[in-house]
Amino acid sequence: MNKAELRSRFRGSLLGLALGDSLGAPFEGLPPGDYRFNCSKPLYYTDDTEMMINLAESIIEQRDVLPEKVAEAFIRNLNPYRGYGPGTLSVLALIQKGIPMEQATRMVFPNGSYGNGAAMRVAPVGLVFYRDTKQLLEASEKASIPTHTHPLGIEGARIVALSVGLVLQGTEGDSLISILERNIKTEDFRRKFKLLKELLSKDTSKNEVIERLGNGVLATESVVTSLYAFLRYGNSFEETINFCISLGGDTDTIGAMAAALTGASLSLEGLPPHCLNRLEDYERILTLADRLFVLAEDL
Ligand code: AR6
Ligand code: MG
Repeated sequence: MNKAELRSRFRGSLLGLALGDSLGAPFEGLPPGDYRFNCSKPLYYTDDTEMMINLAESIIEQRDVLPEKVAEAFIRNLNPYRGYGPGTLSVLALIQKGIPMEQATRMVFPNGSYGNGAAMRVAPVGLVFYRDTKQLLEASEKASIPTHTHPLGIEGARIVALSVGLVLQGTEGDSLISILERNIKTEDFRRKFKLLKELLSKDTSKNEVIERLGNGVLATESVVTSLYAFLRYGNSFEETINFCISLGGDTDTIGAMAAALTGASLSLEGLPPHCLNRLEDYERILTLADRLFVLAEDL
C-alpha cells in the first residue's frame, strides 16, 4: 500500500469514528427501529470522540501511551455535557482529587468498569502501533486503565485496537476474525466470537443480532456487535451507520467503533462528504490523523 493511501486510511478511521458517534448520538437509548442517519444539520460529537481526541493528542505529545498523561488529558479537556458514562465521570473526578488511578477505578466498581468506554476511544492506538501486535495490545491496555481496569473493559479495547490495526493493512473477513480470536483472553469474548461467526454465516435478523451480540453499554454487548456491523456492511459507510443506529441502544458508541473500522477500510474517500462538511472539529481530527500517521512512520 502506498503512503498516500495509508494516510487516507488513518484519516478515514478517526473521522469515521467521529461521524459514527455524532450520527448515532440522536438515536442513543431508543428501541430498535428503521432509522436513517441525517446530515442536514451540524453534527456534534459526544464523549466517544472527545476521549479519542484527548487520547490521540496525548500519544502525539508523549510519543507513547503513558496512562498518567492520558488521564491528565481526559481531565483537562473534559466537557461533562458530552454524555460520559457515569462511572467514567466518577473515576476522573477521583483522579483529579489526587487518588491514584487504579485505586480510583476500583472505588467506583469493585473490579473496575467493564463498560465500552475504553474500546470506543482506542482507535488511535490501533493506528499508531499497527505494525507491532504486541506493542499495540500493551498500549491498548495502558490506554484503558485510566478509567477501565476490569479485564472485559480492557479486552474490548484490545479487540477494537487490533481490529483497526489489521483493517488498516487490508486484513478483513475470516482472516481478521481468526487473528482476533488468537488474541482473546476472556471466556466471555470467546463465546461472543463463536456467535459472531455463526451470525455472519447466514441470513440474520437485526433482532437476532441484538439478542445474541447485544446493543448495550457493556464491552461484551457492543464491541462484537460493531465488528459484526463492519464485517457485514463495511463496504458502505452509509450502510454500516444505518445498521448500527437501527439497533437502538448504545447507537453512538457502536456506530463509532464500527465506523472507525469501515473508515480504516474505505479511506477518507469512502466517507460521505456532505456529512464531513458538517462535522464538529473536522479539521482538528484530520490533523490528528495526519500527525498519528507521521508518528507511526517514526516509531
Ligand atoms: N459492575 C457493575 N456495573 C458496571 C461495571 C461493573 N464492574 N462496569 C460497568 N458497569 P461506565 P463508559 C455498568 O460508567 O464505559 C456513554 O454513553 C454501569 O451501569 O464506566 O465510559 C459512552 O458513550 C456503568 O454505568 O461508562 C458509552 O456509550 C455502565 O456499565 C457508555 O456510556 C457504563 O460504564 C459507556 O461508557
Ligand atoms: Mg457517547
